[in-house]
Amino acid sequence: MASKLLGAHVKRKEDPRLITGTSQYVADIAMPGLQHVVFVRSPHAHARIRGIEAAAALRRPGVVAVVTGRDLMAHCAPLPIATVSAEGGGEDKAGVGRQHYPLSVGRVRHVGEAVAAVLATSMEAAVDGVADVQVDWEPLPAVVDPLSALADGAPQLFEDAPKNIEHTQAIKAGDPDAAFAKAHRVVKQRMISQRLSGVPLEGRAVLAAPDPATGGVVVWSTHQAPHVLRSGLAAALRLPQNQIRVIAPEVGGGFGVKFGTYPEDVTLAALARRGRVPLRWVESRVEHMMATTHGRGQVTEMEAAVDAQGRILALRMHVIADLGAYPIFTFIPDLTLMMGVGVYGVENVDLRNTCVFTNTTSVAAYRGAGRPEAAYYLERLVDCIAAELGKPPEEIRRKNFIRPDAFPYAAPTGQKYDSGEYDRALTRALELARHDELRAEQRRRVEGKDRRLLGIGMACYVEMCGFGPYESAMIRVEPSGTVTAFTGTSPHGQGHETTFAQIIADQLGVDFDEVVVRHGDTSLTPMGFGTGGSRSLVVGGSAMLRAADKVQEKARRIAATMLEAAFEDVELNDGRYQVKGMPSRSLTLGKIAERAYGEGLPSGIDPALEATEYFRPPQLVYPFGAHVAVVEVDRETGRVELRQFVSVDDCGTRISPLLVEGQVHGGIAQGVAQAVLEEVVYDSDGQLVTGSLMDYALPRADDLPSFVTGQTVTATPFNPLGAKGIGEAATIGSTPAVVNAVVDALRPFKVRHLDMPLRPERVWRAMQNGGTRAR
Ligand code: MCN
Repeated sequence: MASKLLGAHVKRKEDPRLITGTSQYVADIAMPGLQHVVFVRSPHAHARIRGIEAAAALRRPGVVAVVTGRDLMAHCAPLPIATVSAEGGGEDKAGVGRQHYPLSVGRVRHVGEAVAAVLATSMEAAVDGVADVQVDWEPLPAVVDPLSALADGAPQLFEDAPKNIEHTQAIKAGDPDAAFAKAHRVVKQRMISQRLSGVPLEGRAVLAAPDPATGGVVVWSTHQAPHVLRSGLAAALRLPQNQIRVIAPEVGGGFGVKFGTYPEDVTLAALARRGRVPLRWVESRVEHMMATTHGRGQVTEMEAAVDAQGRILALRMHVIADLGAYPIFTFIPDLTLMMGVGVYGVENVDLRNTCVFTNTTSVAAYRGAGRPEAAYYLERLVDCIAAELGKPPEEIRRKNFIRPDAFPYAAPTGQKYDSGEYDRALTRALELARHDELRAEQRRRVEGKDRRLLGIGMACYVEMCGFGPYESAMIRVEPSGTVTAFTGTSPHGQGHETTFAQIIADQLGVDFDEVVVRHGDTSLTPMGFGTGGSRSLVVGGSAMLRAADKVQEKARRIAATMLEAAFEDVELNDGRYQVKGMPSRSLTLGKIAERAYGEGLPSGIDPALEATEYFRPPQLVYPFGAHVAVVEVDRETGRVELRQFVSVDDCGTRISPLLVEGQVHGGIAQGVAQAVLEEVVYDSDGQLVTGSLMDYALPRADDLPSFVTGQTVTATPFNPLGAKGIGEAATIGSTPAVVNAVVDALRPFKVRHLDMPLRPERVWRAMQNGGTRAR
């Protein structure tokens, strides 16, 4: 019997197969005649390819072919830069000079760029074959950091991008110059949101096989958006879309980096089709660090004009964003500007960005994509304002919050915030953290010259999510009354099978266990834009709800004929379709399905019980929250220990509270890791210093305390579920909360700001310098 499942704590449908290892990832797929592909990659950040010599590799037993960029050119088009816009559609504004072939021809622009592919009968033979390929390189001067890339005389990545500028963007509103002129004080800070790597458990992987049915190709790819990849492959291979089938089987995480059309996807699809042979490439972790897109990578000047009470009269922001060499997305630094006022009612703004090519791995989406950067800058700046004015940080926040009665709120950044109650979230978070007691303990420790300093940091955030342009759902009641649903989203850890089954079970009166949700196959699912930007429930879940409503309506119509009642008198009640007020005259969905697919339907009703719906969101939605971090900093070593973490997140109506909780936990872990651990580092020649997990510091369980997670619920009016996204939210609030906490702990040393990651050495040096030279 179906129960009320929306909002219920149900266990994830996905977990039994995941925890018993019975799932199938791309690397698990067996196929007769499969050949293995390994790539020859550039050891230089910038170089010309004078020639590629493959004879030695071809002599190796098992090596079948060595394919260079020139060989591949005839079989595919060059890849455009920025193939996907924020709305999911094609952007493709790149000039010809900025396109590159999947196996680069003539020139490379970052370490790890693929220039040839070795095909072999085993992975081992392919790896050995790669070592045998001789590339005649002519190294060129490289430019690695975006500020140097902007300087006169810097090496140029693309002839049609002077000063290496890919694009600039500006948002100006009100009269910021006048506000700065009359300000009581101008508070400035330069900040860095350092480059990060996504590091999902499963790296990227592609298997491509010729499709005899269509003459095209089937591509299994660990990807967040199979339909988007299909469009990209169709363009690159110059094939009709219906000759390409993309399947994303089990996907072991993505965090934003499994998006777009990667060179490896195109290379394998083109070569499998050309050679009529199935090919697989499985990324190594070292390849992941240098050839899978990175995230963040911004340097920002922030400036606030404030009055004597701490009200922010105007904001200036200039973001210099590192895009790397071949960005898949270029709009992410624009999202930073769009969230430039955060939760504050600032009317005068002058926000700009300069997006710059460098000889590094491309920078694209990483959990939060542009919004964590904005929240970090703003929430750090608010703490700087509080410190300069000698006021508590919560007081400055409360003075500046957008008031609850101001919603819907038209922000000067052009965003239309749907609903919010920011002070409620902050108040709840401070209560949960026992803020007053913590402040008393902090004072005691300073007075007692305790070795471990206590720091309390808070951050408030709002983010934009639920990107369109639309999402799809198809629901089919099978003749037996069980339900199969198809979604255009493509989860990679989020648990959509569970949430969507909850929606369907309630709307159709079917048992949760009798619902199967399918995804990740372009030949089965309706067109969709995949999973990213915390859009899946808001957009895909709304499509699912609509499709379920449509099926329910038809089921009621059929039930009415079977129960000899008027359609208006039939309702779904506790899992049964019944005549209102007469529980004895009722039917199960199974009985109705039997009729829908069998004999006896009246002439006015078509057979079958299924519906396909697309939901186009009228606008974005804006989840928000407040986080509090409590840290202990060792005066002797500079080591930061996160003692307590409280989050209060508001994602409107929660459909699967357990899954939301999981998303919050994962988000906090990633946000904390940016604050204290993770950083992709290049040396000045563009060599990747953090090229493996020996050098790139991921968080471990013992780096994190148990989190305290609270919530407020402010529904959005802009989708039928009242839901907002949660997939990225906690990543956004946690980073500034932790940095604010560490800087708060270091107040006795007059430290004003520290750049992330807050490694012990950096913190220790700041204490030695008395804060004067703190970075
Ligand atoms: N949910 C809910 N009620 C809400 C909001 C969401 O029950 N009000 C549920 C959803 O049904 C879904 C989950 O919470 O199961 C997250 O939903 P949503 O906020 O819609 O986000 P998406 O599903 O679109 O996921 C994308 C988001 C992003 S952008 C990144 S990056 C990310 C993330 O989710 N990467 C992840 N979470 C991840 N989780 C895992 N395990 N692995 C990743 O790579």
